[in-house]
Amino acid sequence: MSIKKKIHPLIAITGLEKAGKTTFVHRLKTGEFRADFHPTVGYDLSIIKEKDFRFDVVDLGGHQSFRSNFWENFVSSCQGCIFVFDRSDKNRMELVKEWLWKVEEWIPKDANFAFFANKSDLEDILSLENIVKQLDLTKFSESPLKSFRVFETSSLSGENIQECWTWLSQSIRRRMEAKPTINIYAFEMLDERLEPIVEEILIENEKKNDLLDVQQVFRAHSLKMIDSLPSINIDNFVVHMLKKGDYYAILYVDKDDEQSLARETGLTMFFEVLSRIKRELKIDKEVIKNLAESIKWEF
Ligand SMILES: Nc1nc2c(ncn2[C@@H]2O[C@H](COP(=O)(O)OP(=O)(O)O)[C@@H](O)[C@H]2O)c(=O)[nH]1
Ligand SMILES: [Mg+2]
Repeated sequence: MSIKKKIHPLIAITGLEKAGKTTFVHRLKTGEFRADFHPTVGYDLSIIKEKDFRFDVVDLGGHQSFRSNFWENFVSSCQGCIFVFDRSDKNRMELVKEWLWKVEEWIPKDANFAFFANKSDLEDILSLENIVKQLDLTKFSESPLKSFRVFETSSLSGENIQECWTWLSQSIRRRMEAKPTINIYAFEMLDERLEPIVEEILIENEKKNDLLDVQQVFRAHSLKMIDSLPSINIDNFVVHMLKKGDYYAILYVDKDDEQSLARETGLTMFFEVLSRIKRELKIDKEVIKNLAESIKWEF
């Protein structure tokens, strides 16, 4: 059970079918317009790399069944979201409005939200004024969302595509760099009943930035890395098995960040989890031990 393994910021592309989501992502990746995409089934994940930073861009299928099945999951865990609206599509305004405001509800409050009035190159299109009125866009000023912006875009001409991307990627970068703690961790406890507690701690941890000195933590809790299980490399992580008394946990540390704040944060969380478990859950110690043993073998 992995609680938090997402290291790369996620950007979710929403909008009804045929709004131009896939075409936009292609334009962003290649700088070119292409017109022969099949409707997206489910979702498509693209990776966009910028220097040392990687963004995962998920192009979500716009069909009713995909909207209901996939959108909330991705949108609620994204750092940036785009709602693509085809401004030549005048007959689905009520449906667009319904889904736009669902997205507004799901998106994390500090994420960036861009609204695309797309296909701006076409002749017979809704004016921006009209769109704002029909979709109630002025209400975004009362929304708890911190950054919302409207862009008049075209994947055909390229209008505002790069501008939007710069806005999104730079704000997300700044936010993540200011908060190094939360994005580099996967933290795993060996019993799924712990999941709600760990999640709560992760959220709390995201709010505060004060971190403990790692040596102090080690001393205070007489923590030992388990000697019989050396640290193991998996993808970009170094994986450590931790033990305190009869409790086990696995800590994933980003390889590039091993000596940094990341480790301290992970350990802090680990101890918070331990003390909560003792207070709030009666865990069968044998179960945890057995789980730990079996996971050892998988390594
Ligand atoms: N004129 C024009 N057509 C576009 C634009 N973006 C997408 N399209 C066209 O709109 C249709 C639907 O695009 P697609 O990206 O598949 O929509 P999706 O269902 O939202 O992924 C395709 O025929 C695209 O070529 C645009 O900016 N301008
Ligand atoms: Mg598509």
